[in-house]
Amino acid sequence: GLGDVYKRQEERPVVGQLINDVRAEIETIIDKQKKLIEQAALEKKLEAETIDVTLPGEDVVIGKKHPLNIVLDEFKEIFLGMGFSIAEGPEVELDHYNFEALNIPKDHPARDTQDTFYISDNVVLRTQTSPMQIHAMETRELPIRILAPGRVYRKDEVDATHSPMFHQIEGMAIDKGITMADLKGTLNEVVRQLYGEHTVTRFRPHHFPFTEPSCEMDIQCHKCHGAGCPTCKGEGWIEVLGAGMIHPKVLEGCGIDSTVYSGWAFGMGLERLAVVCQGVDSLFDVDTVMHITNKVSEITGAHYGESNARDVSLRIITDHIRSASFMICDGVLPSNEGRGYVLRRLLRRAARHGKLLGVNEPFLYQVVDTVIHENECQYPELREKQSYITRVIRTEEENFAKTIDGGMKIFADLLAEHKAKGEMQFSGKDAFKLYDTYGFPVDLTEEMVQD
Ligand code: 2U9
Repeated sequence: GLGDVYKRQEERPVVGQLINDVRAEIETIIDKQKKLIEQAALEKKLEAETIDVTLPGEDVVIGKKHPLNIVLDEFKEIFLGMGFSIAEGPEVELDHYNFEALNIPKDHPARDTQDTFYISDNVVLRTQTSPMQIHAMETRELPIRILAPGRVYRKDEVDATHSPMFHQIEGMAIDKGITMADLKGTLNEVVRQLYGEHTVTRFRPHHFPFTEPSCEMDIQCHKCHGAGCPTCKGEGWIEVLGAGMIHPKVLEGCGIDSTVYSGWAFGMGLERLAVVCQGVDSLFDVDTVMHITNKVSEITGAHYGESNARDVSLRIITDHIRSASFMICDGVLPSNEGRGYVLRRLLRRAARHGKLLGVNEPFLYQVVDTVIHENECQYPELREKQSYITRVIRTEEENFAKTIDGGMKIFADLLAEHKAKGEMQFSGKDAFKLYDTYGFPVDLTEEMVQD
Protein backbone atom coordinates (compact mmCIF):
# COMPACT_ATOMS: atom_id res chain seq x y z
CA GLY A 1 0.00 0.00 0.00
CA LEU A 2 0.86 3.66 -0.10
CA GLY A 3 1.87 3.45 3.51
CA ASP A 4 4.90 1.34 2.60
CA VAL A 5 6.15 3.71 -0.08
CA TYR A 6 5.40 7.06 1.49
CA LYS A 7 6.38 6.75 5.09
CA ARG A 8 5.51 10.26 6.01
CA GLN A 9 1.92 10.43 7.04
CA GLU A 10 1.52 14.10 6.12
CA GLU A 11 2.52 13.48 2.49
CA ARG A 12 -0.43 11.15 1.90
CA PRO A 13 -3.11 13.74 0.95
CA VAL A 14 -0.65 15.52 -1.35
CA VAL A 15 0.29 12.34 -3.14
CA GLY A 16 -3.37 11.25 -3.25
CA GLN A 17 -4.30 14.57 -4.83
CA LEU A 18 -1.46 14.23 -7.34
CA ILE A 19 -2.60 10.78 -8.33
CA ASN A 20 -6.16 12.01 -8.77
CA ASP A 21 -4.94 14.87 -10.95
CA VAL A 22 -2.83 12.56 -13.06
CA ARG A 23 -5.73 10.13 -13.44
CA ALA A 24 -8.07 12.96 -14.42
CA GLU A 25 -5.54 14.17 -16.96
CA ILE A 26 -5.10 10.68 -18.43
CA GLU A 27 -8.88 10.25 -18.61
CA THR A 28 -9.24 13.59 -20.36
CA ILE A 29 -6.61 12.60 -22.89
CA ILE A 30 -8.24 9.20 -23.46
CA ASP A 31 -11.67 10.85 -23.86
CA LYS A 32 -10.29 13.36 -26.30
CA GLN A 33 -8.52 10.64 -28.25
CA LYS A 34 -11.66 8.48 -28.22
CA LYS A 35 -13.71 11.38 -29.58
CA LEU A 36 -11.11 12.01 -32.29
CA ILE A 37 -11.19 8.34 -33.31
CA GLU A 38 -14.98 8.27 -33.28
CA GLN A 39 -15.14 11.46 -35.29
CA ALA A 40 -12.68 10.08 -37.83
CA ALA A 41 -14.64 6.83 -38.09
CA LEU A 42 -17.91 8.73 -38.56
CA GLU A 43 -16.37 10.91 -41.23
CA LYS A 44 -15.02 7.88 -43.00
CA LYS A 45 -18.43 6.18 -42.79
CA LEU A 46 -20.25 9.25 -44.07
CA GLU A 47 -17.79 9.58 -46.88
CA ALA A 48 -18.31 5.95 -47.83
CA GLU A 49 -22.06 6.33 -47.70
CA THR A 50 -22.27 9.54 -49.65
CA ILE A 51 -25.12 9.31 -52.19
CA ASP A 52 -24.33 10.73 -55.57
CA VAL A 53 -27.79 11.78 -56.65
CA THR A 54 -26.53 12.38 -60.16
CA LEU A 55 -25.74 8.68 -60.71
CA PRO A 56 -28.37 6.75 -62.75
CA GLY A 57 -30.54 4.37 -60.72
CA GLU A 58 -30.42 0.61 -61.05
CA ASP A 59 -32.68 -0.75 -63.79
CA VAL A 60 -35.71 -2.59 -62.46
CA VAL A 61 -36.91 -5.35 -64.73
CA ILE A 62 -40.69 -5.14 -64.85
CA GLY A 63 -41.40 -7.40 -67.79
CA LYS A 64 -41.22 -6.97 -71.53
CA LYS A 65 -43.39 -5.81 -74.32
CA HIS A 66 -45.39 -8.57 -76.01
CA PRO A 67 -44.28 -9.11 -79.63
CA LEU A 68 -47.83 -8.45 -80.79
CA ASN A 69 -47.88 -5.13 -78.93
CA ILE A 70 -44.59 -4.09 -80.53
CA VAL A 71 -46.21 -4.33 -83.96
CA LEU A 72 -49.58 -2.99 -82.79
CA ASP A 73 -47.99 0.13 -81.27
CA GLU A 74 -46.03 0.76 -84.45
CA PHE A 75 -49.21 0.39 -86.50
CA LYS A 76 -51.20 2.68 -84.19
CA GLU A 77 -48.46 5.32 -84.37
CA ILE A 78 -48.68 5.40 -88.18
CA PHE A 79 -52.46 5.81 -88.12
CA LEU A 80 -52.39 8.40 -85.32
CA GLY A 81 -49.97 10.33 -87.53
CA MET A 82 -52.60 10.31 -90.29
CA GLY A 83 -55.34 11.73 -88.05
CA PHE A 84 -57.01 8.49 -86.99
CA SER A 85 -58.09 7.82 -83.42
CA ILE A 86 -58.14 4.48 -81.61
CA ALA A 87 -61.49 2.86 -80.80
CA GLU A 88 -62.06 0.49 -77.91
CA GLY A 89 -65.07 -1.64 -77.13
CA PRO A 90 -66.47 -4.74 -75.45
CA GLU A 91 -65.44 -8.28 -76.36
CA VAL A 92 -68.95 -9.51 -75.61
CA GLU A 93 -71.40 -8.15 -78.15
CA LEU A 94 -74.99 -8.31 -79.24
CA ASP A 95 -75.63 -10.42 -82.30
CA HIS A 96 -76.83 -7.22 -83.94
CA TYR A 97 -73.45 -5.45 -83.71
CA ASN A 98 -71.37 -8.50 -84.58
CA PHE A 99 -73.46 -9.69 -87.56
CA GLU A 100 -76.72 -7.94 -88.43
CA ALA A 101 -75.32 -4.41 -88.72
CA LEU A 102 -72.47 -5.75 -90.87
CA ASN A 103 -74.83 -7.18 -93.47
CA ILE A 104 -74.10 -10.74 -92.36
CA PRO A 105 -77.46 -12.44 -92.81
CA LYS A 106 -79.02 -15.00 -90.45
CA ASP A 107 -78.04 -17.98 -92.60
CA HIS A 108 -74.41 -16.90 -93.11
CA PRO A 109 -71.90 -19.65 -92.20
CA ALA A 110 -69.98 -17.28 -89.90
CA ARG A 111 -73.00 -17.26 -87.62
CA ASP A 112 -72.89 -21.00 -87.14
CA THR A 113 -72.59 -22.11 -83.51
CA GLN A 114 -69.72 -24.24 -84.83
CA ASP A 115 -67.75 -21.07 -85.54
CA THR A 116 -68.99 -18.56 -83.00
CA PHE A 117 -68.99 -18.61 -79.22
CA TYR A 118 -72.60 -17.87 -78.28
CA ILE A 119 -73.21 -16.65 -74.74
CA SER A 120 -76.96 -16.69 -75.30
CA ASP A 121 -79.25 -16.53 -78.34
CA ASN A 122 -78.29 -12.99 -79.23
CA VAL A 123 -75.06 -12.43 -77.28
CA VAL A 124 -71.70 -13.54 -78.70
CA LEU A 125 -67.98 -13.19 -78.15
CA ARG A 126 -67.11 -10.83 -80.99
CA THR A 127 -65.71 -12.65 -84.01
CA GLN A 128 -64.24 -9.47 -85.46
CA THR A 129 -63.55 -5.96 -84.17
CA SER A 130 -66.10 -4.43 -86.55
CA PRO A 131 -68.77 -3.99 -83.82
CA MET A 132 -66.61 -1.22 -82.36
CA GLN A 133 -66.81 0.56 -85.70
CA ILE A 134 -70.58 0.22 -85.79
CA HIS A 135 -70.71 1.82 -82.31
CA ALA A 136 -68.47 4.61 -83.61
CA MET A 137 -70.72 5.17 -86.63
CA GLU A 138 -73.75 5.40 -84.35
CA THR A 139 -72.21 7.79 -81.85
CA ARG A 140 -69.46 9.86 -83.46
CA GLU A 141 -69.76 12.94 -85.60
CA LEU A 142 -68.82 12.57 -89.25
CA PRO A 143 -66.21 12.46 -90.71
CA ILE A 144 -64.86 9.37 -88.93
CA ARG A 145 -61.32 8.02 -89.02
CA ILE A 146 -60.74 5.20 -86.57
CA LEU A 147 -58.54 2.22 -85.92
CA ALA A 148 -60.19 -0.67 -84.06
CA PRO A 149 -57.70 -3.20 -82.69
CA GLY A 150 -58.51 -5.96 -80.21
CA ARG A 151 -59.10 -9.57 -79.25
CA VAL A 152 -61.61 -11.63 -81.23
CA TYR A 153 -62.94 -15.13 -80.72
CA ARG A 154 -63.77 -17.99 -83.04
CA LYS A 155 -64.44 -21.65 -82.37
CA ASP A 156 -61.23 -22.87 -83.95
CA GLU A 157 -59.24 -25.85 -82.74
CA VAL A 158 -55.69 -24.92 -81.86
CA ASP A 159 -53.27 -25.77 -84.65
CA ALA A 160 -50.28 -24.20 -86.35
CA THR A 161 -52.21 -21.18 -87.61
CA HIS A 162 -55.47 -21.23 -85.64
CA SER A 163 -56.46 -20.25 -82.15
CA PRO A 164 -59.86 -19.69 -80.51
CA MET A 165 -58.68 -16.19 -79.59
CA PHE A 166 -56.63 -14.00 -81.86
CA HIS A 167 -56.16 -10.31 -82.61
CA GLN A 168 -57.47 -8.15 -85.37
CA ILE A 169 -56.90 -4.63 -86.46
CA GLU A 170 -59.60 -2.96 -88.44
CA GLY A 171 -59.76 0.58 -89.64
CA MET A 172 -62.16 2.84 -91.49
CA ALA A 173 -62.54 6.31 -92.91
CA ILE A 174 -65.93 7.83 -93.69
CA ASP A 175 -66.35 11.25 -95.28
CA LYS A 176 -67.90 12.95 -98.27
CA GLY A 177 -66.24 11.84 -101.51
CA ILE A 178 -64.11 8.97 -100.16
CA THR A 179 -63.16 6.53 -102.92
CA MET A 180 -61.20 3.34 -103.48
CA ALA A 181 -58.24 5.58 -104.38
CA ASP A 182 -58.15 6.82 -100.76
CA LEU A 183 -58.14 3.22 -99.56
CA LYS A 184 -55.25 2.26 -101.81
CA GLY A 185 -53.31 5.45 -101.11
CA THR A 186 -53.67 5.10 -97.34
CA LEU A 187 -52.81 1.41 -97.19
CA ASN A 188 -49.84 1.85 -99.53
CA GLU A 189 -48.51 4.63 -97.32
CA VAL A 190 -48.99 2.47 -94.21
CA VAL A 191 -47.07 -0.52 -95.57
CA ARG A 192 -44.32 1.76 -96.80
CA GLN A 193 -43.91 3.22 -93.32
CA LEU A 194 -44.07 -0.26 -91.82
CA TYR A 195 -41.92 -2.30 -94.20
CA GLY A 196 -39.89 0.31 -96.00
CA GLU A 197 -40.26 2.77 -98.82
CA HIS A 198 -39.82 0.27 -101.61
CA THR A 199 -42.54 -2.15 -100.56
CA VAL A 200 -44.57 -3.34 -103.54
CA THR A 201 -48.30 -4.04 -103.09
CA ARG A 202 -51.05 -5.49 -105.23
CA PHE A 203 -54.83 -5.44 -104.82
CA ARG A 204 -57.00 -8.37 -105.89
CA PRO A 205 -60.80 -8.39 -106.06
CA HIS A 206 -62.59 -10.30 -103.31
CA HIS A 207 -65.93 -10.53 -101.55
CA PHE A 208 -67.00 -9.55 -98.03
CA PRO A 209 -70.60 -8.99 -96.93
CA PHE A 210 -69.74 -5.64 -95.29
CA THR A 211 -67.80 -4.05 -98.15
CA GLU A 212 -68.62 -3.53 -101.82
CA PRO A 213 -66.48 -3.59 -103.86
CA SER A 214 -64.02 -5.64 -101.81
CA CYS A 215 -60.36 -6.51 -102.28
CA GLU A 216 -57.40 -8.21 -100.71
CA MET A 217 -53.99 -6.59 -100.49
CA ASP A 218 -50.76 -8.55 -100.88
CA ILE A 219 -47.24 -7.31 -100.39
CA GLN A 220 -44.41 -8.62 -102.47
CA CYS A 221 -42.39 -11.12 -100.41
CA HIS A 222 -39.64 -9.24 -98.55
CA LYS A 223 -37.34 -12.29 -98.68
CA CYS A 224 -37.43 -13.24 -102.37
CA HIS A 225 -38.85 -10.05 -103.93
CA GLY A 226 -41.48 -11.95 -105.85
CA ALA A 227 -39.39 -14.89 -107.05
CA GLY A 228 -41.03 -17.41 -104.69
CA CYS A 229 -39.51 -18.88 -101.51
CA PRO A 230 -40.59 -20.88 -98.42
CA THR A 231 -41.72 -17.71 -96.59
CA CYS A 232 -44.28 -16.86 -99.30
CA LYS A 233 -44.87 -20.55 -100.06
CA GLY A 234 -43.57 -20.05 -103.59
CA GLU A 235 -46.16 -17.36 -104.33
CA GLY A 236 -43.89 -14.33 -104.39
CA TRP A 237 -46.64 -12.46 -102.54
CA ILE A 238 -47.89 -12.41 -98.97
CA GLU A 239 -51.53 -11.71 -98.28
CA VAL A 240 -51.81 -9.09 -95.55
CA LEU A 241 -55.33 -7.74 -95.37
CA GLY A 242 -58.87 -7.55 -96.68
CA ALA A 243 -60.58 -4.27 -97.43
CA GLY A 244 -63.19 -2.47 -99.46
CA MET A 245 -65.73 0.33 -99.67
CA ILE A 246 -68.17 0.12 -96.76
CA HIS A 247 -71.42 -1.43 -98.02
CA PRO A 248 -74.18 1.19 -98.42
CA LYS A 249 -76.47 -1.05 -96.36
CA VAL A 250 -73.99 -0.91 -93.46
CA LEU A 251 -73.81 2.89 -93.69
CA GLU A 252 -77.60 3.27 -93.91
CA GLY A 253 -78.08 0.86 -91.00
CA CYS A 254 -76.14 3.29 -88.83
CA GLY A 255 -78.14 6.27 -90.04
CA ILE A 256 -75.49 7.54 -92.47
CA ASP A 257 -76.79 8.78 -95.81
CA SER A 258 -74.92 6.67 -98.37
CA THR A 259 -75.70 9.09 -101.18
CA VAL A 260 -73.74 11.81 -99.37
CA TYR A 261 -71.10 9.84 -97.46
CA SER A 262 -68.87 6.96 -98.42
CA GLY A 263 -66.03 5.19 -96.68
CA TRP A 264 -63.42 2.50 -96.85
CA ALA A 265 -62.59 -0.18 -94.28
CA PHE A 266 -59.94 -2.83 -93.89
CA GLY A 267 -59.33 -5.75 -91.56
CA MET A 268 -56.29 -7.82 -90.81
CA GLY A 269 -54.97 -10.39 -88.37
CA LEU A 270 -52.36 -8.97 -86.02
CA GLU A 271 -50.56 -12.30 -85.55
CA ARG A 272 -49.95 -12.56 -89.28
CA LEU A 273 -48.76 -8.95 -89.43
CA ALA A 274 -46.35 -9.58 -86.56
CA VAL A 275 -44.89 -12.57 -88.38
CA VAL A 276 -44.22 -10.50 -91.46
CA CYS A 277 -42.97 -7.44 -89.53
CA GLN A 278 -40.60 -9.32 -87.29
CA GLY A 279 -39.33 -11.54 -90.09
CA VAL A 280 -40.02 -14.81 -88.29
CA ASP A 281 -41.29 -17.90 -90.04
CA SER A 282 -44.35 -18.90 -88.08
CA LEU A 283 -47.21 -17.42 -86.11
CA PHE A 284 -45.96 -19.50 -83.25
CA ASP A 285 -42.64 -17.71 -83.09
CA VAL A 286 -44.27 -14.47 -82.06
CA ASP A 287 -46.31 -16.12 -79.36
CA THR A 288 -45.45 -15.42 -75.72
CA VAL A 289 -44.98 -19.15 -75.35
CA MET A 290 -42.18 -19.27 -77.92
CA HIS A 291 -39.45 -20.02 -75.33
CA ILE A 292 -41.57 -22.71 -73.73
CA THR A 293 -42.12 -24.33 -77.14
CA ASN A 294 -38.40 -24.22 -77.77
CA LYS A 295 -37.83 -26.02 -74.47
CA VAL A 296 -40.42 -28.65 -75.41
CA SER A 297 -38.68 -29.00 -78.78
CA GLU A 298 -35.34 -29.44 -77.08
CA ILE A 299 -36.66 -32.27 -74.90
CA THR A 300 -38.89 -34.03 -77.42
CA GLY A 301 -36.75 -33.52 -80.51
CA ALA A 302 -39.85 -32.36 -82.40
CA HIS A 303 -39.48 -29.11 -84.29
CA TYR A 304 -42.17 -26.74 -85.24
CA GLY A 305 -43.10 -26.92 -88.93
CA GLU A 306 -42.23 -30.61 -89.34
CA SER A 307 -45.75 -31.87 -89.77
CA ASN A 308 -49.18 -30.74 -88.74
CA ALA A 309 -49.60 -33.54 -86.22
CA ARG A 310 -46.28 -32.80 -84.53
CA ASP A 311 -46.95 -29.05 -84.56
CA VAL A 312 -50.24 -29.71 -82.78
CA SER A 313 -48.52 -31.91 -80.19
CA LEU A 314 -45.87 -29.26 -79.55
CA ARG A 315 -48.43 -26.57 -79.11
CA ILE A 316 -50.69 -28.65 -76.89
CA ILE A 317 -47.83 -29.64 -74.59
CA THR A 318 -46.63 -26.04 -74.40
CA ASP A 319 -50.05 -24.53 -73.71
CA HIS A 320 -51.12 -27.23 -71.30
CA ILE A 321 -47.96 -27.15 -69.16
CA ARG A 322 -48.18 -23.40 -68.95
CA SER A 323 -51.81 -23.54 -67.82
CA ALA A 324 -51.14 -26.45 -65.48
CA SER A 325 -48.26 -24.58 -63.80
CA PHE A 326 -50.53 -21.60 -63.17
CA MET A 327 -53.31 -23.79 -61.80
CA ILE A 328 -51.01 -25.64 -59.42
CA CYS A 329 -49.55 -22.34 -58.27
CA ASP A 330 -53.12 -21.23 -57.56
CA GLY A 331 -53.56 -24.22 -55.25
CA VAL A 332 -55.23 -26.76 -57.55
CA LEU A 333 -54.12 -30.40 -57.31
CA PRO A 334 -54.83 -33.11 -59.92
CA SER A 335 -57.96 -35.00 -58.91
CA ASN A 336 -61.06 -36.57 -60.40
CA GLU A 337 -63.38 -33.68 -59.78
CA GLY A 338 -63.75 -29.94 -60.14
CA ARG A 339 -60.78 -27.86 -61.16
CA GLY A 340 -58.49 -30.74 -60.25
CA TYR A 341 -60.18 -32.76 -62.96
CA VAL A 342 -59.39 -30.12 -65.56
CA LEU A 343 -55.81 -29.99 -64.35
CA ARG A 344 -55.45 -33.77 -64.50
CA ARG A 345 -56.84 -33.75 -68.03
CA LEU A 346 -54.38 -31.06 -69.14
CA LEU A 347 -51.43 -33.00 -67.75
CA ARG A 348 -52.50 -36.34 -69.14
CA ARG A 349 -53.25 -34.92 -72.53
CA ALA A 350 -49.83 -33.25 -72.59
CA ALA A 351 -48.16 -36.50 -71.50
CA ARG A 352 -50.02 -38.39 -74.20
CA HIS A 353 -48.83 -35.95 -76.84
CA GLY A 354 -45.30 -36.43 -75.51
CA LYS A 355 -45.73 -40.11 -76.18
CA LEU A 356 -46.98 -39.31 -79.70
CA LEU A 357 -43.73 -37.40 -80.19
CA GLY A 358 -41.78 -40.46 -79.09
CA VAL A 359 -40.84 -39.49 -75.53
CA ASN A 360 -41.13 -42.35 -73.08
CA GLU A 361 -39.83 -40.79 -69.86
CA PRO A 362 -41.67 -38.26 -67.70
CA PHE A 363 -40.61 -34.92 -69.16
CA LEU A 364 -43.36 -32.41 -68.57
CA TYR A 365 -41.95 -31.37 -65.22
CA GLN A 366 -38.76 -30.24 -66.96
CA VAL A 367 -40.70 -27.57 -68.83
CA VAL A 368 -41.79 -25.89 -65.59
CA ASP A 369 -38.52 -23.94 -65.18
CA THR A 370 -38.98 -22.26 -68.54
CA VAL A 371 -42.66 -21.55 -67.87
CA ILE A 372 -41.68 -19.85 -64.63
CA HIS A 373 -38.82 -17.92 -66.16
CA GLU A 374 -41.15 -16.59 -68.87
CA ASN A 375 -43.99 -15.65 -66.55
CA GLU A 376 -42.58 -14.63 -63.18
CA CYS A 377 -42.57 -10.94 -64.11
CA GLN A 378 -46.37 -11.02 -64.12
CA TYR A 379 -46.80 -13.79 -61.59
CA PRO A 380 -43.99 -13.85 -59.00
CA GLU A 381 -45.60 -16.60 -56.86
CA LEU A 382 -44.60 -19.04 -59.59
CA ARG A 383 -40.95 -18.72 -58.56
CA GLU A 384 -41.74 -19.20 -54.87
CA LYS A 385 -43.60 -22.41 -55.62
CA GLN A 386 -41.28 -23.71 -58.33
CA SER A 387 -40.26 -26.96 -56.63
CA TYR A 388 -43.83 -27.65 -55.51
CA ILE A 389 -45.22 -27.20 -59.04
CA THR A 390 -42.46 -29.41 -60.44
CA ARG A 391 -43.18 -32.11 -57.86
CA VAL A 392 -46.95 -32.15 -58.51
CA ILE A 393 -46.45 -32.48 -62.27
CA ARG A 394 -43.80 -35.15 -61.91
CA THR A 395 -45.99 -37.23 -59.57
CA GLU A 396 -48.96 -37.02 -61.95
CA GLU A 397 -46.75 -37.98 -64.88
CA GLU A 398 -45.38 -40.98 -63.01
CA ASN A 399 -48.87 -42.13 -62.04
CA PHE A 400 -50.10 -41.69 -65.57
CA ALA A 401 -47.13 -43.62 -66.95
CA LYS A 402 -48.51 -46.72 -65.22
CA THR A 403 -51.76 -46.62 -67.21
CA ILE A 404 -50.72 -45.03 -70.49
CA ASP A 405 -49.63 -48.31 -72.12
CA GLY A 406 -52.92 -49.93 -71.14
CA GLY A 407 -54.54 -46.86 -72.66
CA MET A 408 -52.59 -47.39 -75.87
CA LYS A 409 -53.98 -50.90 -76.09
CA ILE A 410 -57.54 -49.69 -75.51
CA PHE A 411 -56.95 -46.99 -78.12
CA ALA A 412 -55.67 -49.54 -80.64
CA ASP A 413 -58.67 -51.83 -79.98
CA LEU A 414 -61.20 -49.04 -80.30
CA LEU A 415 -59.48 -47.79 -83.43
CA ALA A 416 -59.70 -51.25 -84.99
CA GLU A 417 -63.38 -51.46 -84.05
CA HIS A 418 -64.09 -48.06 -85.59
CA LYS A 419 -62.06 -48.88 -88.67
CA ALA A 420 -64.11 -52.00 -89.19
CA LYS A 421 -67.29 -49.92 -88.99
CA GLY A 422 -65.80 -47.17 -91.19
CA GLU A 423 -66.56 -44.53 -88.53
CA MET A 424 -64.65 -41.30 -88.59
CA GLN A 425 -65.20 -40.11 -85.06
CA PHE A 426 -65.40 -41.46 -81.56
CA SER A 427 -68.40 -40.40 -79.60
CA GLY A 428 -70.18 -41.09 -76.32
CA LYS A 429 -68.52 -43.46 -73.89
CA ASP A 430 -65.61 -44.29 -76.22
CA ALA A 431 -64.78 -40.64 -76.68
CA PHE A 432 -64.97 -40.08 -72.94
CA LYS A 433 -62.75 -43.06 -72.25
CA LEU A 434 -60.14 -41.93 -74.73
CA TYR A 435 -60.22 -38.22 -74.25
CA ASP A 436 -60.80 -37.86 -70.54
CA THR A 437 -59.33 -41.00 -69.11
CA TYR A 438 -56.42 -41.64 -71.40
CA GLY A 439 -55.82 -38.22 -72.86
CA PHE A 440 -56.04 -39.23 -76.51
CA PRO A 441 -57.14 -36.83 -79.20
CA VAL A 442 -60.66 -37.89 -80.08
CA ASP A 443 -60.98 -36.76 -83.67
CA LEU A 444 -59.96 -39.29 -86.22
CA THR A 445 -58.95 -38.17 -89.61
CA GLU A 446 -59.93 -40.21 -92.61
CA GLU A 447 -56.28 -41.25 -93.08
CA MET A 448 -56.11 -42.49 -89.49
CA VAL A 449 -59.11 -44.71 -90.02
CA GLN A 450 -57.75 -46.04 -93.29
CA ASP A 451 -54.25 -46.40 -91.92
C1 2U9 B 1 -67.47 -1.90 -90.81
C2 2U9 B 1 -67.53 -2.05 -92.16
C3 2U9 B 1 -66.58 -2.78 -92.82
C4 2U9 B 1 -63.59 -4.69 -92.18
C5 2U9 B 1 -62.95 -5.62 -93.14
C6 2U9 B 1 -61.85 -7.41 -93.87
C7 2U9 B 1 -62.18 -6.83 -95.06
C8 2U9 B 1 -61.09 -8.65 -93.75
C9 2U9 B 1 -60.19 -10.33 -92.27
C10 2U9 B 1 -58.72 -10.19 -92.36
C11 2U9 B 1 -58.10 -11.41 -91.72
C12 2U9 B 1 -60.48 -10.80 -90.90
O1 2U9 B 1 -58.56 -11.39 -89.22
S1 2U9 B 1 -59.14 -11.82 -90.44
O2 2U9 B 1 -59.59 -13.16 -90.49
N1 2U9 B 1 -60.89 -9.10 -92.51
O3 2U9 B 1 -60.67 -9.24 -94.72
N2 2U9 B 1 -62.30 -6.72 -92.79
S2 2U9 B 1 -63.03 -5.41 -94.75
O4 2U9 B 1 -64.67 -4.10 -92.80
C13 2U9 B 1 -65.56 -3.38 -92.11
C14 2U9 B 1 -65.50 -3.24 -90.76
C15 2U9 B 1 -66.44 -2.49 -90.09
C16 2U9 B 1 -68.50 -1.11 -90.09
